[in-house]
Amino acid sequence: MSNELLEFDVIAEALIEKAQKDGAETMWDRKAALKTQCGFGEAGICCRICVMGPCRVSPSPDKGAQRGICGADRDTIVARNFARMCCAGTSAHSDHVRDIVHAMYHSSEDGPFKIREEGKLRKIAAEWGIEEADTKETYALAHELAEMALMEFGKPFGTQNFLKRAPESRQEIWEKENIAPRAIDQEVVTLMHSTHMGCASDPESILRRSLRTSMSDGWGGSMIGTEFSDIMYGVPKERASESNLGVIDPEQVNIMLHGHDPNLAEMIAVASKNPELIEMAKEQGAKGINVVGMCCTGNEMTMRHGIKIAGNFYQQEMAIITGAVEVAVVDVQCIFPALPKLAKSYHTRFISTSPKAKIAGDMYIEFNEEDPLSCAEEVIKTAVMNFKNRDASKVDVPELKAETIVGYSVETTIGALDRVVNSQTDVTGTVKPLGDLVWAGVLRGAAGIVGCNNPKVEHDYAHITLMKELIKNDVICVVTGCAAQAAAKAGLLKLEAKELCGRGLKEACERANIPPVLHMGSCVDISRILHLVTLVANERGVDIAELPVVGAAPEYMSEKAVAIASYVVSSGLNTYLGVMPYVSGSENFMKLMTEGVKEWTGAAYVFESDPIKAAELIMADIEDKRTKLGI
Ligand code: CUV
Ligand code: SF4
Repeated sequence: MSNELLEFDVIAEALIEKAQKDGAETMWDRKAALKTQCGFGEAGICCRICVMGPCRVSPSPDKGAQRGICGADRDTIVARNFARMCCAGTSAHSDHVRDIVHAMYHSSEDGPFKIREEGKLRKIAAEWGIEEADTKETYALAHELAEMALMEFGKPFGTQNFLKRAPESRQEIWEKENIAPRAIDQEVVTLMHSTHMGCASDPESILRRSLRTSMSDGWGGSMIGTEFSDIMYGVPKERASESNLGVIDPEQVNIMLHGHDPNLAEMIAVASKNPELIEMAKEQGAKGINVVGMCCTGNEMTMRHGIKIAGNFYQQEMAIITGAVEVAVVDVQCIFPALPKLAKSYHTRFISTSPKAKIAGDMYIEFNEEDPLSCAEEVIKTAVMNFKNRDASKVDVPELKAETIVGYSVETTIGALDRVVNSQTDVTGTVKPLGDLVWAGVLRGAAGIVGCNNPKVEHDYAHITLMKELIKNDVICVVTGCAAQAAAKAGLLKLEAKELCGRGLKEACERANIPPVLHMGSCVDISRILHLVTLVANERGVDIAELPVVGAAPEYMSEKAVAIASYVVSSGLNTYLGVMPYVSGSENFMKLMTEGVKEWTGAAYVFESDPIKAAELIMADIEDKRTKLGI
């Protein structure tokens, strides 16, 4: 397995070399061209919130400018910059979720958006207090629930509905510390206001408000996104898939789906099965139509359809460099603006589809929720008709791909856990077996490992190293986002990976017939992790902060990840970040993040770039939690 990882790095090198030969530019060329990145920006002490600036203050209290023109000091400047990252991250997740809810609002028996999981629809509707949730007509109920969800973005009173899932102790903490999130849009707007020139300057207050805004993502937008996508597109189930660039098939028309919103991806999946379009592909000399996923849209599609994963964040350019991608179609988030230009070095057509993320440089076919299939069909036709334009001399698809098992929604995970109990005598359908395994010490604990790639660290190395260290120590890993795809490529999402585990985890994997690293989906699906952890806490009658569970984002880069870290800390889980956010310029703010916040939420941010050291810290953390629980 470790060989695969090594070979995989060889692929990266080979493709970067190919890019040079093809005259194509990659992120590494651009990183080199930037030379040294800005030290003030990196430390978070450059303020350009008003036009008297930009003001860059000194990181040192002993020399240089101590304050911006308005008098803001480094603590205020760092805090405000951090807060605005939380705002943007929360906005990205939640606004993409708003589109999912809109799709559900437009769902109908005979339209393209349907309700596939009526049981889940009724369950969530009842959870949210809709009357007669078990008897109302399906689509009437779906529309009512969608309208209620839209109110979660803008309701004038009250807090997020899903907070009630959490243990009471946690809900009390959120109330007491004033971090229970109200309407999502309100939380973002009010924090943007707070961080406007001449508003909040108290770093503690700004951090607290950042947590509350981020909470409206984790327990609001993201959780709605996960649950509603399941209702419309199906609850993910265990299924086999494959991952890495080798899933691109030179004999077929290849369509690379990249972005986040399942609405577009689902429609492309449907349209790609249209026999007329497949026939058209054959007429063009291809064997068929091959849809492959990249980043979170790839996660959504592999979880629900087994669509193969071409790669994670840092491979988006490499997929095009293979020369065998007919169309790269994208919606929102994590898409390099470099792609259209890169595509021009090959025959690839780049198509953006979202008015929120119109990307200049090639095609734009707008995705419209009222007529979603026409966009999807046009994308596929474009790909099919582009097949003949391929330059055979530029096609070079690396052969490597790994087998992968995906699909561990909360429901599916609980189903898998039932395999470890005696169905005649024990309760089934709950997280009790998981709690039992942890309490018995068979599993020492669990880690949610999530987030992106970042060229500041060797791609996938931190993800894989951390996961391997933890499973070796009997810590089960649940993964999402690009971390999940790193695990997939390294062969950690297959049953055989149990050989890399400690004795306890290995035994648990054998009994439940699961891999030691569980793919739980996309970034918004971190809400699945929150939900699972919450169920365990409730089942054991403890607070989330008492559980031997941690969060980690070893290679993150996005503002979304900053919001995620903040809601995970707010939920009571220590969160290990492998890349420094832009806060090192304020010792006081760093102290608040790594210590102060512990007093409010029972958890903190931990900064550690070395994954081996991070694993050691996590093990000590987990063992400490166990001791305190007396287990
Ligand atoms: Ni939403 S946010 S690079 S695709 S995990 Fe991947 Fe995940 Fe980060 Fe983006
Ligand atoms: Fe400078 Fe203050 Fe304006 Fe920031 S808000 S740019 S520190 S004057």
